[in-house]
Amino acid sequence: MSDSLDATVVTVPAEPGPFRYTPGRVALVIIDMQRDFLLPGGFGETLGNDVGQLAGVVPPLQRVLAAARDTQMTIIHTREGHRPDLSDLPAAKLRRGEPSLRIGDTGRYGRILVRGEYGHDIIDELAPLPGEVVLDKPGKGAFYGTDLGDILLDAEVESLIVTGVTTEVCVHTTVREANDRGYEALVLSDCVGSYFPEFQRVGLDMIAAQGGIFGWVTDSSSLLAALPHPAAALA
Ligand code: TIU
Repeated sequence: MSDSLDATVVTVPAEPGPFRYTPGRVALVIIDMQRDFLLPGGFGETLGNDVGQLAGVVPPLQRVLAAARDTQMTIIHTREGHRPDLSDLPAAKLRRGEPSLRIGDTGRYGRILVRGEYGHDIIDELAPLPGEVVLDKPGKGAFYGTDLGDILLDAEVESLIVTGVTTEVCVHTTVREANDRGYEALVLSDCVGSYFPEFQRVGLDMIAAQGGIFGWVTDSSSLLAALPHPAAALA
């Protein structure tokens, strides 16, 4: 690569080493920041989880989202959920565990993980703007059963900055899917959350171990400081 092209590359300090991306070839992916996972009484809580563990993700993710908008990144919001007739819900997923309410049952925020319901939608703090992709996915990974691959190809995206919940479930699955498809993914440690502190820690360690076996890890401050217009990004 020539010096002039090198100058356009953004370098973010990360584990296991610097993460480099070309502006215009990067997407911010925000995984499943839905009321059903974040609010008391949603799907996450019906699975027996402490949703308070996820609340800390929201403020840094708001800052990253604002910076991504400011720097014209492709922005992709995902939502896990199913058609109202549940025709895309595998029986094995419906049966899993012993939740107090199952997918499709009516909970505090409407039918759990059903598209079009209040609980299925993204929290107000991170509401998508017109022009941003909102990708409905039936599984844990954002590539499975969606056209994410085509969207990234059309937008000429090569690198992903991945955020959202939960770290060891939908974030991990998506980053592993992305890695197998040839994308380089940077996960922001304070912008991903788990119901389980030990899974948060080890989930992040697993990504960057073995020389970055399926991605890179940094935090939101390191990304914001490295962005082309940090003053605007931090405003
Ligand atoms: N339960 C849990 O940790 N996660 C999910 O069910 N979905 C996502 O991670 N989005």
